[in-house]
Amino acid sequence: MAPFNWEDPFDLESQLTEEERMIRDAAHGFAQSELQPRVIEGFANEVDAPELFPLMGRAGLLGATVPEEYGGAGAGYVAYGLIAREIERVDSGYRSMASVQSSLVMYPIHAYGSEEQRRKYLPGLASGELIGCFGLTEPDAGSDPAGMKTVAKKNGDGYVISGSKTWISNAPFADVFVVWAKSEAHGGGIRGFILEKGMEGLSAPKIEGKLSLRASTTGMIVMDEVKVGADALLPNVQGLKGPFGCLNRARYGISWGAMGAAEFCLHAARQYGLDRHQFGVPLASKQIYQLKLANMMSEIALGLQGSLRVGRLMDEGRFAPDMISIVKRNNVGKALDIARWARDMHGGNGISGEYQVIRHMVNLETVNTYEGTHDVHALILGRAITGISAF
Ligand code: TGC
Ligand code: FAD
Repeated sequence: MAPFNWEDPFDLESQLTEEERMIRDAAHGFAQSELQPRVIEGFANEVDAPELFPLMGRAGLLGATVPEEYGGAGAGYVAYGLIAREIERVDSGYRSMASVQSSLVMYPIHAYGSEEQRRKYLPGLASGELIGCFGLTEPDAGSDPAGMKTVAKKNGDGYVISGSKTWISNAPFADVFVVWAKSEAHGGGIRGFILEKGMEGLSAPKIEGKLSLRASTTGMIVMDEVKVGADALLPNVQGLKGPFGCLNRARYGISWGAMGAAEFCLHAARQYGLDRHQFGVPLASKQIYQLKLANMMSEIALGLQGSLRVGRLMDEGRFAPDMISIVKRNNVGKALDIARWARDMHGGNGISGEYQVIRHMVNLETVNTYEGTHDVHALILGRAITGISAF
């Protein structure tokens, strides 16, 4: 019989390669030494932290799956997921900063860009000297991005782009903007464009006063007749499958990240229950307290196995997007439940920033909404099961 480890119930450790364990350990060390000391203040005061990008770049955490010749790590999707888990163990907002850069900016430039675009942007994005953002959502087009109004019109050899995007992570300090627009020159089809900070007509005001994901900076992208050359177009994709191809990667990373946040909450609740005495005994000696810990540990163990399986299939090129909907939706939903339980198990202290569980709880509300809401992923799965679209 094998010994049982509550911190790793299904022995995930032995299912990772040596390289994956090394990448995971490096990400863990970075997250604990560079991110953890900043997060309580960063969240409380909604601090913009663009300086984290070069630090993450130096630690090799940006563009893990992008080939080394473009500055990436050339690693697989399991390694990418392990990085997301370690960063989100500290804060979902920091993971957001990194996953937008890796999956929503570097991935499309690598997958859909020209060789010139790859060489121009990817090394700077990998090192964190350049910061990227991804503009899909609009004020009137959130769950239904096909309803976007942003338009690109032909302008000589290039294009002129007008419209606005909202709720865009990293936008206020971004250098590189991957923006999706309906292109009149391509029959109204959705195309991706790379815009750069400083272009005339382009601005990115910050959205102030979020009560969730406060350590991550969010803004709008306002495009008032932004003129770009033909070289701004991502040449190798057309239609919604362009942005969705990026979302597949980011949603998968989130499925791991949410489990990192949940693990933090389990560990915190367990320790609190061992340390805190009421009625003359530790809280952890009570059956209801243990039931909650058992539920938390079980959901995390199952969630991590699901993400690992999907990651392996992605690395083998055998994944379907619906698989990603299962792990994004289920893991984030369970992580949100776990954070709420942990908040409750800390009693009054649970609402204090110092104990950190309520920060994870309110962050996970955003994670449950972005990259396809919990219910939109249910409808994606419902469509897969019935063949009927219920959007
Ligand atoms: P539908 O008719 O289903 O599909 C249109 C075209 O897209 C293709 N497609 C996909 N391709 C690759 N991967 C996927 N997951 C795909 N899903 C669809 C599809 O094959 C089709 O291709 P083609 O060639 O036939 O045209 O599209 P629909 O308009 O019915 O929409 C369906 C729905 C609701 C599922 C979709 O719109 C959706 O997923 N909505 C959610 C929107 C969303 O996730 N937005 C995220 C914005 S970015 C963000 O939140 C970043 S936060 C990051 C952070 O800070 O961490
Ligand atoms: P809506 O689509 O209006 O949905 C509102 C409610 O209605 C939800 O409960 C939803 O599930 C439900 N609903 C919608 N459609 C249906 C339906 N057909 N049937 C049943 N229920 C339905 N976007 C980007 O492009 N880039 C980013 O970097 C980015 N970062 C973000 C960062 C933060 C902090 C936040 C909060 C959001 C971010 N987003 C980003 C936007 C995010 O993807 C959207 O908020 C999300 O897709 C939901 O869109 P919406 O807010 O317009 O909600």
